Formats: sequence, structure tokens, C-alpha cells
Amino acid sequence: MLIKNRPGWEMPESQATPESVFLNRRSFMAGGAGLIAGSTLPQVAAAQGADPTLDLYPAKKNAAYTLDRPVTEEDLAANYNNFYEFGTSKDVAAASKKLVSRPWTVTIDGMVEKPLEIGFDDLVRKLPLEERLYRFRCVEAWSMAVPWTGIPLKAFVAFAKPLSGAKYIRFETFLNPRMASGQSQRWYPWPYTEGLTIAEATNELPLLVTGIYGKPIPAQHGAPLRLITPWKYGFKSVKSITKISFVAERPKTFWEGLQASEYGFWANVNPEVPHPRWSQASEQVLGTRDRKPTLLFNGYGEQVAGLYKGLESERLYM
Ligand SMILES: Nc1nc2c(c(=O)[nH]1)N[C@H]1C(S)=C(S)[C@@H](COP(=O)(O)O)O[C@H]1N2
Ligand SMILES: [Mo]
Repeated sequence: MLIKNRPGWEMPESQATPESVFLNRRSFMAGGAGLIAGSTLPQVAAAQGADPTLDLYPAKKNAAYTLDRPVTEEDLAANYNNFYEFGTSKDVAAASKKLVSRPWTVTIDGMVEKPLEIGFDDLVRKLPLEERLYRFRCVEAWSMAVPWTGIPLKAFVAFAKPLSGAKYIRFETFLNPRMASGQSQRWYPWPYTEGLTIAEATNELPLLVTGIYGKPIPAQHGAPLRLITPWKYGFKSVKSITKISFVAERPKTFWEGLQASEYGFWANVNPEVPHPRWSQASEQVLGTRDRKPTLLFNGYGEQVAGLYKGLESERLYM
């Protein structure tokens, strides 16, 4: 199962051949229809230039996760993003199309039984996928509510088989300034990294997200694989993950590296602890004129409050 592929993000864009182009060429040489007739669904999708995981959507809905507000309009969520690799404005959807998300290799390493490099399209078929409605809260005090499709992180951890010494998971985004011009800005500590404790990672809430609105996730939301931790500020939800490492020490995150006085490791949502630049007392709901009061743990206290017993002396909320 060890797949050694030079990841697309290590090559200049001009040299990277997305799998869809390769397969198109093959199906053309084989006479197109002939090849498609004997192929599996994902092969047909890829041969047609579509996402090779398209057949997995829409995934089964998990009805346990409900909302107290309407779902944010898809277009709105897709055009108001934070993805600093492609620019620091909210208008990065067009620029993020430069993201080459196939082929995409995920490295699983550190303190695990067997370190692994695996193609994203293989990984996603080895693990359960489901759709959940979650509220999402950025530290800039805007919020949205969206249907994510993903792998419960807990199931991924079981798949990775961490050793007992592993206390944290560290997530890392690609590093390729030729593909992502924001990464030429040297004052940022690229690549983007984030982390969770193993206890947080094996809680029921975090999702390794592969889709949104019942479809494979588009570039601007962090294709092909990103994290979602709905009780934490949005910056914990690292996009376009290429490496997941199990480690003994608390990893230093991208935002801590940039400004440790403003951003901590835990970053749990709390209306009573302001960020130096944004009060967290209320949030602006995207697409509405509503300002809603912020809830402790973004309303997910029932699921996660227990994780922080005995840690009250730590900077849990920023
Ligand atoms: N790699 C990477 N991941 C990232 C970011 C980023 O700039 N780069 N921004 C974070 C922030 S601040 C937020 S609010 C969310 C935004 O996710 P969305 O654009 O899908 O709504 O992504 C997070 N993950
Ligand atoms: Mo954010």
C-alpha cells in the first residue's frame, strides 16, 4: 500500500500532469467509449476530466448534527474565504484555482505503527465518509453554517495506529510558492501548520473534510483534504493537508509562529475572551443582517467541555 508518488505540489505547474489529463489521453487512444465500458465509476469520472471521487457524493447524512439557523448559501461560502497561500483578501476563489490537487499524496508519519505515503483517492476509499451540518466561527467574528462531508478524525486516528507516546497530531499544508504566490511572502511561517491533542482528535466532532454542499471540496475551501473543528476558531481548520504527524510535543502552529500574543494553541470559542482586534461577544452571520451572541465552545460544549477539565490554568480561549 506504500505509494511513492512525487506530489504535484512539488513541481512547477507547467510540469504537473493532473491525472484527469493523463486518463483523457488514454481513453482517447483506446477509442474512448471502449475503455469506459469496462471501467469502474471513478475511472469513468476521471476519464471525463471529473473529480475521481465524484461517485462518493452525496455521502450519507449524519442526522445527529443539527443547526439553529439556515444553511449559508453555497455561493456566499465559496466567495468569502481565508486562504493566505493565495492572497490575504476574502476574494481568493479565482486565485486558488492554481491549486493542483491531483495527484495528491498524504504523508502519515511520526509516532505511528507504520509510516505511510498514500494517494488521497486511495485514502478516501479506505475510511467512512459522512455529511454533517456544522456552524463555523472565524476569529474575525463572522460565521456560517455549512454541510461538510468528511471522515471522522477519530476513524482516521484508528487507521493510522499511533504509538502510546503520541500525544498530539500535527497537520501541514503543501509548500509551493510557485503554485501559491502568497507563500513568497517570507514573513509568514509557511507552510501552514496546526495541531490537536490526541484526546481532541478522538472526540466525535473533528472531521477530515473532503467535500462541501454534497460535492468534492473546491480549491478555495482547501481541496482535497482539510480539517474542521467546529468548537474552535476557524484558523484551526487547516486546508489542503499533505502531512499528518503523530508527535510527543505540542506543535507550534502557523498563527502562533506569526503572533503568539494573539493566537494560542487551544483557540476554543469563548464570547468572554476578546481577541486584541475583535470582540468575540457576538458574530455576524454571513449573508444576513443578524448579529448573534457567541456561544461558549461555539455551542458544542456538550461534546467537548470535558476535554478541558483540569486545564483551566491554560490559555484555552485564544
Ligand atoms: N492552509 C490554510 N488553511 C486555512 C487558512 C489559510 O489561510 N491557509 N485560513 C484559516 C482561516 S483563518 C479560516 S476562517 C478558514 C476559512 O475556511 P473557508 O475559506 O473554507 O471558509 O480556513 C482556515 N484554514
Ligand atoms: Mo479565520
